Amino acid sequence: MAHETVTGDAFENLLRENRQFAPSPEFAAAANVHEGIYAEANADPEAFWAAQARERLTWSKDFTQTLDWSEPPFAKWFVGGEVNAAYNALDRHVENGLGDRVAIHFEGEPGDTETITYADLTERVKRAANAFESLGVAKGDRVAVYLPMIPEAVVTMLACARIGAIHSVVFGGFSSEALRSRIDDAEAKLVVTADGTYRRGKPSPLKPAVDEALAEDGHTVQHVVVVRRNGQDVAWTEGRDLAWSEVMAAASPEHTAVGHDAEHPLFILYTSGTTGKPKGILHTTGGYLTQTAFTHSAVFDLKPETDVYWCTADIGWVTGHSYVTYAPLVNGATQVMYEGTPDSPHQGRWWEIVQKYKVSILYTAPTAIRTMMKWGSDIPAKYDLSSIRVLGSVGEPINPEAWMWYREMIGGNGGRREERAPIVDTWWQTETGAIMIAPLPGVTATKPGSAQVPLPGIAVDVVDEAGQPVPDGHGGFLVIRKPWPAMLRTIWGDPQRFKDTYWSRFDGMYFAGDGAKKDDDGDIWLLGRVDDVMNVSGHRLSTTEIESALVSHPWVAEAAVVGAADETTGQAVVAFVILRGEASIPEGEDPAAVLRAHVGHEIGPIAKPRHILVVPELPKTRSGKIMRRLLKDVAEGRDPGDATTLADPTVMHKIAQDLRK
Ligand code: 6R9
Repeated sequence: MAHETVTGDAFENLLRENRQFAPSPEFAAAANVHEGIYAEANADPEAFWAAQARERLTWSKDFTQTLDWSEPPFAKWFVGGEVNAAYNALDRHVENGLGDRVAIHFEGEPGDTETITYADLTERVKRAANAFESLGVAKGDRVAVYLPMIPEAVVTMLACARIGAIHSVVFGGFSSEALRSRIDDAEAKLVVTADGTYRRGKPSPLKPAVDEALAEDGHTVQHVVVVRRNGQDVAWTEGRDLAWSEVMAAASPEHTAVGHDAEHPLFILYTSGTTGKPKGILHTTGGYLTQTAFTHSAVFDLKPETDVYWCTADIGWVTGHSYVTYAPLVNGATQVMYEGTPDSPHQGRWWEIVQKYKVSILYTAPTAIRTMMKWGSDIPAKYDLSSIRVLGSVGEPINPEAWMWYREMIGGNGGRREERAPIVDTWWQTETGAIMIAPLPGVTATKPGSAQVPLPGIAVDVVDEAGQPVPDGHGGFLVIRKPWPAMLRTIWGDPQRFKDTYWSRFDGMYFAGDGAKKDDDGDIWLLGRVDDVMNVSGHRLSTTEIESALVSHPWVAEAAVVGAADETTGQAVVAFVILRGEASIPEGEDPAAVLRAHVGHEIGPIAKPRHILVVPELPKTRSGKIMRRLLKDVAEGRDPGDATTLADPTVMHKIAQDLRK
């Protein structure tokens, strides 16, 4: 794995950022957690997590051992315990008299709405659990979920969890190819999808991608359950395809949840790694639920009786799993779920939703904040955002300008309100399952641009190449020193890759793949990936995966992909390709446009390179490695500088010349 330098000019500027915002005394006094929690948790992390597990979850059988770390890096948390995720998210709230509390305020893109109480949601999940069982889905079976942001997505995930089936949600923006490879890797028995959704006022299809994915034989799928959402006509395979409405109507609304082992797999979620093939990150039940529920309460200061929480993430990403489906419901929260794009039918849609539902906790991504900044402050200023009291950020480092705008315009109700809502910048990963580094809103004096402090009971450090902790004021690699409850347990079907990817770089430590720096106060600043993973709008994309997609096209001889800094999306995909000499490109055809579409088809629209540059050669070292650093310089408009380690030092010159043409 190539490690690039982890500091640059932009980061040096960032580290000169020295503003700090202490919590107000009123907020601090009423906060869910206080300063003392760090000392308590860090004195005995296992005891702390055991207490959290028992306090936040209802176990059908208590655990006998908190952590079994006898075979590192394979952890077992809450050994011997039994717990049902769906029971914890649903039934117990109804049993506790909270059946009438709103679980989900659903807002469809076209403006249709649905108010779903805990009692409603429980009944829907029970029906879905029965329905899936009647289709032959049993404990341990895998179910692929390819759905838009509609309540049925949450229902499907929880119904799987209820019966012990393992869901594998595939983001609706991924292509049929990507869907098929994920179905095959997990050997999914059932696919749950929808006819489609809406995107900027227009119907946007999903089902055709499922049909395409399953067109070729050799897959394991027996049934496809199809939710009617946008009413578009879809092809129907008799015997295989079933209408959601019919299957649910036929299913009984009675279903008793049984406890599953704490280490029973809950879900697989595929994420990009440094090599081409996506990794199926496996999460299990007890530890995952404990840490997601704890962090959701402590980091967002959730008051389930009064707060209205809104996480804008799609369920296709881990944020949608942990902080839409699981933690908020386990904590009995009322949340908003929005189907569509932020600019449909107008650029104030999000703020209109905040005003309408009196959203008090908003959790979103820097790329969205920067986009809204670009659209103009006058847009949020038109709405009453006075209900907001906590703001969250996730997915990539948030630059101080965007942080300040978020604070003033959103957290300060367009600057009209004296008190600003605290911002919690939360660092975590698909692999960590739950938030790992974040300020606590009633405790930490926040710093724009820094995620700052490891959570209570979490052992994060920044180390140098040799694995030694760096002193304050220095940068290095972010590691996690001790197992944590929501950690991934393995890579589906590939335990060796799990070891190699995360546990081999530094002895006995989990290597996250991120660069980081400790400031003079010991606070942590994330500096982006140090491996071949790009971060585009908070979505992880692998350079290798896009390169493989490009070279799978008959015109392409070789390809190199880099992530270039981008003001709005954090990074943008830039591809350099060498065309085959014998490629017969039809007259009038633009190879760049054809190849962009090809990547979209192979992986999905999010992976389409912003720019494709056709070049005569690629810069390579004498050992044949493509020097992406140099390409990145070109892509970001810098002089590539030192190219002396290249096998052919004139290559960069040729590329530069070519680009000027
Ligand atoms: C939750 C999620 C993980 C990668 C991670 C890092 C980046 C996420 C961040 C952040 C700086 C933050 N990242 N949150 N970087 N500050 N607050 O995003 O999971 O999709 O797996 O991405 O995202 O580089 O390694 P995932």
